[in-house]
Amino acid sequence: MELTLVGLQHSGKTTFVNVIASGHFSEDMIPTVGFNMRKIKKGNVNIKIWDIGGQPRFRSMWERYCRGVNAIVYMVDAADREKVEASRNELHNLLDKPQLQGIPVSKPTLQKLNLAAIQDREICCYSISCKERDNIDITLQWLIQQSKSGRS
Ligand SMILES: Nc1nc2c(ncn2[C@@H]2O[C@H](COP(=O)(O)OP(=O)(O)OP(=O)(O)O)[C@@H](O)[C@H]2O)c(=O)[nH]1
Ligand SMILES: [Mg+2]
Repeated sequence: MELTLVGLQHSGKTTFVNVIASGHFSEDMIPTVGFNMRKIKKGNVNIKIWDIGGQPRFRSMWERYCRGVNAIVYMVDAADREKVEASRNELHNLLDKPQLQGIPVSKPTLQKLNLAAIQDREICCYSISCKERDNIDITLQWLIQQSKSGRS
């Protein structure tokens, strides 16, 4: 299956990929320039992950990398209150793109993101900590479920 990770810069996307790929958490991360592609295997599922840079100059790439994937992971740093509004705006911009219609989305729970407005797709919200490994496995399980939902 294929997943794409998007969200503002410094929200923890590459950290999430590292944690699910190797269990490794680091405080000391380098911002993603452009994108990284990783392939991982969970049980008997092969997952190709597109991890896209979140800095403003890379956001115009998000849509292209989200097209046709089984699920989009929209990462939000719940501790960074000042950026929640910008994050919500980028999320809704992305999901308004006709090409991305219906693709399931996994992201953290935050009322301020106005998720009630999203009704045209599966959406699931998990509050995760890559540092403490909270809710990582349950998030992955949900994502893997989306590989069975018709797209490939
Ligand atoms: N405490 C804590 N810190 C985290 C967690 N996840 C990520 N971080 C920290 O957040 C910082 C940014 O993480 P990255 O994974 O590089 O963020 P990114 O979203 O890939 O950033 P860009 O590539 O610039 O878009 C790093 O210092 C991480 O250690 C978490 O669950 N808990
Ligand atoms: Mg990154």
